[in-house]
Parts: sequence; C-alpha cells; structure tokens
Amino acid sequence: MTRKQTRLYGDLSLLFSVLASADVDPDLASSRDEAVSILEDYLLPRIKGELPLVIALIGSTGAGKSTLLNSLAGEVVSMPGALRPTTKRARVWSREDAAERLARIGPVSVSSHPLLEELALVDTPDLDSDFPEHRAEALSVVRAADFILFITTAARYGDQLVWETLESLVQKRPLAIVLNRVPSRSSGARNDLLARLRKAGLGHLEVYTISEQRIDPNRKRLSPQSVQRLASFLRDLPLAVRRSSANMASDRVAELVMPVRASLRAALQRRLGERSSLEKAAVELADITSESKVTRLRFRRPRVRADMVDRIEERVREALGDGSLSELSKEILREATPPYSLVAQRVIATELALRPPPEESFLDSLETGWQALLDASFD
Ligand SMILES: Nc1nc2c(ncn2[C@@H]2O[C@H](COP(=O)(O)OP(=O)(O)OP(=O)(O)O)[C@@H](O)[C@H]2O)c(=O)[nH]1
Ligand SMILES: [Mg+2]
Repeated sequence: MTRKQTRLYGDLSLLFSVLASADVDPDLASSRDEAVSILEDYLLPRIKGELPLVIALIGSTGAGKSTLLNSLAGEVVSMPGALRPTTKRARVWSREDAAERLARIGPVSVSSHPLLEELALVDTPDLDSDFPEHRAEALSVVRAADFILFITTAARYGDQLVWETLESLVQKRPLAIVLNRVPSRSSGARNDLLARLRKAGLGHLEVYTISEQRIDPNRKRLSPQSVQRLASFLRDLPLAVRRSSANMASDRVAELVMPVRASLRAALQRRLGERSSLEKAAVELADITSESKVTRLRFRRPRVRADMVDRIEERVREALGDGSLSELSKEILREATPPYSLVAQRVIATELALRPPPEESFLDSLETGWQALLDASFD
C-alpha cells in the first residue's frame, strides 16, 4: 500500500468500527448495516490489495444464472436445476491466489481459466422466490462486487420486479444486462427491451442476447459459441470500471452515513448536556440537603421528610429534561431515610452511571472517517 492508501485504510477502518459499535436509532439501523457491509466487504479489502474484478450474476429464479456461469467456465461450477429456486448460496469462481480473500462471499471453485486472470464471477441465489433470504444473500454479493451482470429472460423481462431491481442496482454498481433464452432473432424481444430501457433512462446499458437452445442434461451448459461475445465483453472490461464501482460504493456509504452521523452527533450532545445538568443539580442538592442540626431536627417530622424527597426528585427530573427518572432512583427515593444529603448523592450517582460519558474519541473517529470518505477518490 502507498502512504495515501495506508492512511485511507486506517481512516475508513475507524469509520467502520465506530459505525459497527454505535447504538443507532432503530429506523437508521438498516442504513448503518448497509454502510458497514460495503466498508467491510468492498472498500476496505480493495484498498488493502489488488483483487480481481468481482462480477455478480444477479436475477430471478430460473433466469439461467448458474447455467450461464457454467457455460462461461466450460465446467459445472454451480449446479443448475429444474426446481425453483435452485441456488441457495453464492458460489465464487476464481483463480487460486484470490480464492482465500473471496471466500467471505461464498464457497470458491478455483480454476486457471484465462477469463479469471483479471476477473472472478459469482453465481447468486434468486431475487424473487419465496425465500427472502435468497434475495438478501444476492444483495450482499452486490455489496462485495465491482460489476453486475443482470440476467433476465425473453419470458420475464417485462416483470415489474425486473425494472424495480434494475433501477436500484444501477445506482449501486456498473451493470450490463443479459437477455437470456430468446426464442429467435425475429422475436423482437431484444428491440423491445432496448426501447424500454431508453424510456426508463437506462439506454446506456449494454445488452447481451443469448438464444434459447437445447441443453444437454449431462453437460448442463450452453454451447461455447453462444457465450463467446459475453466472455470477450467481460475480459475487456476496462479498468475504469473498477474506479467507477469504487467511487459508486463510497458515494453510497456517504449517503447512508450522513443521517446516521447526524443522529449520533445529536445523541452525544444530548448525553453531554444531561451529564452537565446532573452535575449542576448535584451541587445544588448538596446545599439543599446539607444536614445542619436544625434541619436534622426538622426532618424528623414526616411531612418535612416527604418535602425533602419531593425536592430531590423534582430537581433531578428537571436536570434530566425529559423527566425520565430511572426505576432505581425511584426506589431509592421511596425508601429514603435521613441523612438526605446521602439520598441525593445516591440518586445523582445512579443517574450519572446510567448515562456513561461519551468517549470523545468516538466523535473524533467518526469525523476522521467521514472526512476521509468525502475526500477519497479511487483511481
Ligand atoms: N432449454 C433451455 N433451458 C435452459 C436454458 N438456460 C437455462 N435453462 C434451464 O432452466 C433451468 C434453470 O436454470 P438455472 O441455471 O438453474 O437458473 P438460475 O437462474 O440459476 O435459477 P436459481 O438458481 O433458482 O436462481 C435449468 O433447468 C436449466 O437447464 C436455455 O437456454 N435453454
Ligand atoms: Mg442458480
């Protein structure tokens, strides 16, 4: 790693650990989780060292993803099947020296196929069967990938899910489409798909058409000629793709982290504010409850006792802003006996203990990582 990369790696690791350990609002948890996963599975591994360009095969069940991977590989890497869905886990096809680092995506089949000099391909489970965990697994592969091959078929390219998914995926990574199982050149499916893509503002996407063919049940793959053009496209994917996927990934992390950062900063400020008003209340209560001989005499009377407990409670509630006295403090107050200075001290100590001081380093790390993310340019 160059010095610049080492520094970026360090700063983004900080951002990763702060985000991973932070207590965030439930409505921000999914943004936080996605950001953590892109940092961990995509950005950090790529800054650390060269990885092949990871290509994810994504699409509906039965679109022919596994068959296509086997056809590109010239061997059975991922078992296709007539049952829907078939693939349950991501399956990586990679050269041997990258296998260990790609194993976190899924089981790896290694090969010395020439296509793998610069690439690794990943077959994924479907997006649309009634196994939601399949879709989650496919989307987690997207987070770890540089490029998406979106596979659809002549029979299914009009599905709503295809368009919804395409629109969301093009924001995440560079992408090309494979229109699979086209019955004949004259079917018009390719032209129709191209027209719809233009209408959806996606006219820039490459579309590879593969015609429907008989599949030998023993070989489980298409003829080598039918995937030749796709194979050369993949082999020639320019290095610029790597740069744009890294920039897209870091933009996405920034977009996800922005509201999380705002909420964490606000929470930490709130926590600091609560602590300082509790400390102020402690000083005032020390005055109010100081046990002079006179007060000790007066507090023997039950009415005065109740007054004193009320005053402690009232002052602590006021310091807490939202008035949410802890159950523990309420119990201490219920059972309070003189000396009341001690009661006040215990209540304040209890509330302070429930609001541990924010570590300054936490905010600092968040800011350092955030700045590094905004300044990062991957080239
Ligand atoms: N006749 C014919 N069958 C195909 C073609 N492509 C795929 N199939 C068959 O369609 C079925 C589904 O193919 P798969 O490759 O398993 O599809 P998949 O996208 O991996 O499906 P999931 O793993 O469920 O997501 C298998 O039985 C394949 O043999 C094709 O071009 N022609
Ligand atoms: Mg499959």
